[in-house]
Amino acid sequence: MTSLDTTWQFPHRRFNPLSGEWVLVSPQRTKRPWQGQTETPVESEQPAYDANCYLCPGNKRAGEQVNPRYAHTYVFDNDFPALLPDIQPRTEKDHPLFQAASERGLCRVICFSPRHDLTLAQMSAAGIGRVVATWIDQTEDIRQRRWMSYIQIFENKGEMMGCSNPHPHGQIWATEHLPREVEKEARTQSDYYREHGHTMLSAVMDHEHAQGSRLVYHNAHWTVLVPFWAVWPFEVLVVSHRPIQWLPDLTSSEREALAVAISGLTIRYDNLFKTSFPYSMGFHQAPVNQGPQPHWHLHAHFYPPLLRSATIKKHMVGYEMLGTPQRDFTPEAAADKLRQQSGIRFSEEG
Ligand code: H2U
Ligand code: ZN
Repeated sequence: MTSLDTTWQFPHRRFNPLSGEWVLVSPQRTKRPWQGQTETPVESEQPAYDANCYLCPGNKRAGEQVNPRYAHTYVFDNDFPALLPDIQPRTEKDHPLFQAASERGLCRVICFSPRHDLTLAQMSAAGIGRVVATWIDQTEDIRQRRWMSYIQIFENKGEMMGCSNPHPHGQIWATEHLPREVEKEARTQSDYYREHGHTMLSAVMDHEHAQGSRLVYHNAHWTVLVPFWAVWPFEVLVVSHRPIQWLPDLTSSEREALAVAISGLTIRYDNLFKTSFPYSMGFHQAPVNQGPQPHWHLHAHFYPPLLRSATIKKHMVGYEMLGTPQRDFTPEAAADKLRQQSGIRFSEEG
């Protein structure tokens, strides 16, 4: 049931139970002629250290700040933060059509390692394990502020995604209110849990393991799959097997397995178009300082823009901005392509 891979070669809608929204799938459209953008690939070799990089160890950042000679990961408060922790609360509700409210928060930058040239796909599992440990430490630190509601950990990778610096790094934006996507997932997951007594993503994973056509990678503690409702061409969901809520709840073997899963996924991504694969990724852990939330199931989303080569990306424009997001080839076809990739990065292969 719900394989839909070969038989549904006609336009159809698929439901995303996490966001509560529909997606349009048009599998018959993959043969249309293409006269759009074809950028030339930029497979730029990076040096291990770049004297002009504001993230490299020992270098100067904006505002006279100097990075320490860090050896593993390094976290600092963003010098150009989108959110501030110490603003006065203020709301404007006099007119229901013109409401506003102040938003407290903080923004941090996480350097994944001192190496300017190593993306997650090129780091060892042990190195990625230190990044996982840093995400956990940061969650523990930030949630101590009682006014915090959400800690959004993410990575914006590649120039195509608007990332300003090739030195591998991620960010944290934490806020006093729930961000929009999290608000949706809190509602859908809690409605599902109330009705069924188990998490939505446990049921999704059971089904996907039985069905198989959308699985990309799995180990003892994590499953990587292309969701049935994926919008981005090679979008994946990374789901913890145990329905836990927060990164700090991971056992040491789950932390190790997460690092291995991230390595396995990012290597396959790079191999797909023989390029450093751009994406936006981030963890959706439960809101903080709001008590137990057994309905929430820890997961990460990866949203890569590439469609057919190292340079041809999907644009979310036109109908998708005004109507509904749409994709051409099916999520099953995407999972199949990713599954076929080697677990060794192309640059390492002889
Ligand atoms: P992205 O390239 O992923 O957008 O992030 C880089 C971040 O680093 C960006 O948010 C910050 C920018 O504000 N930054 C500093 O905090 N200090 C600097 O000296 C330069 C950039
Ligand atoms: Zn650097």
